[in-house]
Amino acid sequence: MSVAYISLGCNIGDCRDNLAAALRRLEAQPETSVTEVSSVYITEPVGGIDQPSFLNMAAALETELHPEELLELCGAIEHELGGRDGRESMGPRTIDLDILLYEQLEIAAGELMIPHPRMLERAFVLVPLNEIAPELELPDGNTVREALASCGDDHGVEIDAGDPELNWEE
Ligand code: PH2
Ligand code: MG
Ligand code: MG
Repeated sequence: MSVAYISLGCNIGDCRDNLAAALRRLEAQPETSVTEVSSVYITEPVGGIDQPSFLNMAAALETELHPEELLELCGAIEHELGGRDGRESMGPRTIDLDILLYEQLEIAAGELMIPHPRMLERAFVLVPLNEIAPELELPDGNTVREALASCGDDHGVEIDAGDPELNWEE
């Protein structure tokens, strides 16, 4: 059994529903369980495209799937839930599931990039991840807490104060 961390994001449609549906689909796999989820965060879009703000969160998984199988599963769930609007890689989407970390593995094989290549620059990834795993060590030796501190600021990332907890389990 391996531990993996993912980032979830949405900025089209009913995002709380989409995030919950994605978590339920992960949990429904016999080889995978969702062991921890962060609060829901409202985040300003990053990447220079004019688009609605996102809901982002992070989750911990225990899985028997190998990294490439987990990537495939995440892609299948994105597809089922509507995926991306248009073709811009940074553009709006109904659900985005990104593998951040898989144990201490470092993989760069086409689509499969672990740790996620942009996670250290992204407060919308690190703030939710820090909520559930501040002492987790990254392959570079830093903890998530240290990575968040050196990322600079957490500008544009706010906990959804009205309703921070996502009720995703049926
Ligand atoms: N995802 C992107 C591009 N920009 N900005 C925020 N705030 N949250 C995201 O999840 C996000 C983004 C491409 O995956
Ligand atoms: Mg992404
Ligand atoms: Mg993605």
